[in-house]
Amino acid sequence: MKPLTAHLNLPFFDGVHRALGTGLVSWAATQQVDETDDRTACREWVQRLGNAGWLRYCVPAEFGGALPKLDSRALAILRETLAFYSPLADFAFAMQGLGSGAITLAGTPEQQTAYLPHVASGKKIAAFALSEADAGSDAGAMTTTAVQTDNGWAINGSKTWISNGGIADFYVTFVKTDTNAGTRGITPFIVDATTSGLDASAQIAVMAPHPLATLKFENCVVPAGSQLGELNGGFKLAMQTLDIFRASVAAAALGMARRALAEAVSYSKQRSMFGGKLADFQLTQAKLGEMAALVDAAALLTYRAAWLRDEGERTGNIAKVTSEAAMAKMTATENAQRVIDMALQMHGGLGVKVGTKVESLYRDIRSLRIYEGATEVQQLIIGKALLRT
Ligand code: COS
Repeated sequence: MKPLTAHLNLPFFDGVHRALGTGLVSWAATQQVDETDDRTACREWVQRLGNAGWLRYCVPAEFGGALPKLDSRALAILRETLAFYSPLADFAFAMQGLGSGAITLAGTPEQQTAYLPHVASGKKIAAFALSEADAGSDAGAMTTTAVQTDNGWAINGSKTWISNGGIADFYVTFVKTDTNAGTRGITPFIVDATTSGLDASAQIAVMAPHPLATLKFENCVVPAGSQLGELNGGFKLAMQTLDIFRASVAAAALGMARRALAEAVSYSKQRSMFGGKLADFQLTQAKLGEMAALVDAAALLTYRAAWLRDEGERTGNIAKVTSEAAMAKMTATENAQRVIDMALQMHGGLGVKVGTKVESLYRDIRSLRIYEGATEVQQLIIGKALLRT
């Protein structure tokens, strides 16, 4: 199989990224985890990723991270490579970053010291709790509330589709602190999993390995010190966190698409058909050509979004990359679904046989077109931004 490092020579990347990509491929290619039980496997991946030092890319150097600041290109390389080998390993990695992203962006030094080093080592599992049953794409419509009490804040309500629900050590939970202010009335709190009044036991089974749960908050009192960022400033913080991680979802989709393409190339060369090999037919060559172009188009949009964000950080001129991240997420996830479907079709009956790599990829990719902003939300973000110019 072609090594996953050729694209690292593109000018988006520098020496740090090339070294990271090469080292990671060597490591990831040797890891075998039994993923029959996704919760056990996810814990195992967090532990391995932590022990090997890869989770250090989820937090800044000051708190045990590998690089001075969150680096979008490093996150992209990590997710793309991990997803190529194991989408669940990618998920375990990504959630440490997404779950702690708001602490990195807006936490007090005390909050950062209490959580980020443990996220980087894999000792604490992180989760990001934004969605509710009636507030998915319309995140501002959430109804879970926090009311100030003598002891801190009392949270009541429910969150759902929460990745790492039930296995996380803490949940960065976005709630309404002013119910009359729409998106300007939301504040996140760091809720430790052991907090009384939080029930994370309602697991949700989905089509591909991915620990998910619904969280119930019943008079769940958190201390005042668990408030993250400014009171009522949480919606923007959630969007800023998603600006970073949406481009990394694109990278994960890219890794899965690259894997499907690699499987298709390899299978077409060895599958005998009509006195030749599957690869001898122009129909096969045309499909492979289309798949490769879809992969490269996704790659360029993904690396552009990551590079733009890193450049903004480097120059101190944090340009908004919301549209570019949205384009990358939308294109890479949609293209990956098409590439994986074509690869599956090329495998014939084997493509739908449980245990074949393209069969699991077909299930793995589907949720990426929905979570962290569905394709339709990304279209909306890009369209709205165009109309503002
Ligand atoms: N960075 C900083 N601020 C942002 C922002 C961003 N990327 N995106 C929006 N904002 C700000 C806006 O500037 C606006 O600020 P003001 O109140 O000062 O005007 C505020 O946030 C509200 O923005 P907007 O009016 O665009 O909000 P909408 O309610 O229309 O929602 C979408 C916009 C649909 C884009 C948003 O709700 C969204 O991203 N939904 C998907 C949520 C999601 O990804 N869920 C999955 C959770 S993780 S699995």
